[in-house]
Amino acid sequence: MQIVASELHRGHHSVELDGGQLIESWEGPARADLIGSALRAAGHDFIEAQPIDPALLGSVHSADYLEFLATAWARWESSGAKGPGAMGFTWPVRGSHPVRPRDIHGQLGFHSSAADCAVMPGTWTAALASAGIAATAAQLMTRSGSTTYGLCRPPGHHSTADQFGGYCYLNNAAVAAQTVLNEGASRVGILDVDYHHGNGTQSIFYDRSDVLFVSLHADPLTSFPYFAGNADEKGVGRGAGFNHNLPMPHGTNFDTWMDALEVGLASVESARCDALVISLGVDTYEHDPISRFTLTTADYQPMASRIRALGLPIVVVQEGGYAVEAIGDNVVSFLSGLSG
Ligand code: OKP
Ligand code: ZN
Repeated sequence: MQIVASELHRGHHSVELDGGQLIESWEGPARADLIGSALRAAGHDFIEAQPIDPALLGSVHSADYLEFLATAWARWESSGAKGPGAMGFTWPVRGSHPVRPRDIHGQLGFHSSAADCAVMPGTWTAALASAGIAATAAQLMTRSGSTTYGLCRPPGHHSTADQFGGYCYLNNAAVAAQTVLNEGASRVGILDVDYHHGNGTQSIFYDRSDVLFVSLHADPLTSFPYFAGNADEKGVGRGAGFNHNLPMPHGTNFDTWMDALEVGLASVESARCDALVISLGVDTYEHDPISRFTLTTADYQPMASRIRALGLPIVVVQEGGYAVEAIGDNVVSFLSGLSG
């Protein structure tokens, strides 16, 4: 299987607000390095990502947001702020209709949904490279007809058109889906198997029928991102019926998870998708330090085999997974199930 990767992720390691303290984020460079070495050991071929096309990025994210992300670190520094990362401290109030503020501190609140990550000096470069990985992997898949994997870091599925949060800055899965559409597909399915609901991906495509979003995740009543991911969120307008959430409780095991997968795959089949983007989070793993499902390393192989049986061309983009000691084995297990 073709693996698309980049070294440029390494300049990004955010701080995050955790238990009221700023800590070095769970989402760090070791994650991608360990996945990369496990994939090399398993004999996969690596391809360097192409730079992302700005027009493609602009079809997924707002121009204001992209300009903000590109300049936030420099503006933060020149504002005299002393913190290790650029973070907001106030967010739009429920029910308000905020005008975009002009200064960096107001814009940090306007353009973020969570205080679990910040804009660091290397964030923009890393996020651009990650989105470039997704686009390259998607293009390679459409042109070769075979499955590809994008070793994306930072992850993307919590990023909306104009907000970062949940360790995500640019929405890699959305970039991959849009790439497949641009290459000629009529409808693309996104299957998000990360432990956390892909609220950013959902919101980007919520009113569109050319992208079906199906997500299996921890119930937002008790898990991040809290404010999206409920079963009654089904899309609006032309997108009505093209958003399918399957929330599950803490402690969910593989059998229950696979039952939900059957329901989700039935949606993919009835929507007649031409291709599938998988948002692969391996934070459903039993020993994940920030998640509460109980899947094992061995479970990822039959999970992927079942998805492969749909017979669709697949591009995988990496999302979460924080048990670094097992992250490589978990991804290798999943990809072995996709290869048959
Ligand atoms: C990103 B992905 C508090 C924890 C906040 C939320 C989880 C982000 C997960 N410090 N982190 O979906 O794996
Ligand atoms: Zn996650």
